[in-house]
Amino acid sequence: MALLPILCFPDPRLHQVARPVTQFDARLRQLVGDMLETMYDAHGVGLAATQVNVHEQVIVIDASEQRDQPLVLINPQQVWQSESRRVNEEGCLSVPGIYDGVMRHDAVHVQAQDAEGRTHRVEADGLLAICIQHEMDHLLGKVFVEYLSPLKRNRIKTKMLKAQREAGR
Ligand code: K1U
Ligand code: ZN
Repeated sequence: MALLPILCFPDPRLHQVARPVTQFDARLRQLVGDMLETMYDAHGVGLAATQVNVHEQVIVIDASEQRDQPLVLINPQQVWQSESRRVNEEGCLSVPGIYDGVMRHDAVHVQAQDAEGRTHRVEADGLLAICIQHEMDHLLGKVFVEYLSPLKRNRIKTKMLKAQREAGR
């Protein structure tokens, strides 16, 4: 397994749309393992392949308290969402140190494949539902700061670019 570098906003590669996975092979299992290791190392609840510059529909999540329930969603499709929505505080490993409110459905159902290609249905609420919606946005090339006002988004962009310059990136 290996730790993968995480792209940081405003990297334009975060806006690429991910393509469906067609080969359920050793390369995919390696990617999933590396993404899980990267997510746990960064203390994230989830990670989308887009964030590690792989533009395929792969998401890993662990929303459990014990951090022992990894979930792998490949080619996810949202098949149901609750009518009720609310604003939740979100963060993102690609926008370190920034947290703000985003409106999300309270519950969602998704159909997705696992690393072996088997299809599963996941019925999610709470943190898991928020995280699934956040990660599925990544696969569409959308970062949570795009839900914020242009003023806030530009301030965040300036702050991130300054931090990246100072870190010599
Ligand atoms: O996609 C990512 O960058 C991971 C992201 C997923 C996420 C979880 C929960 C709410 C929004 C987004 C994170 O893991 S953010 C870091 C985090 O641990 C966290 C932030 C806010 C609320 C709960 C957890
Ligand atoms: Zn994110």
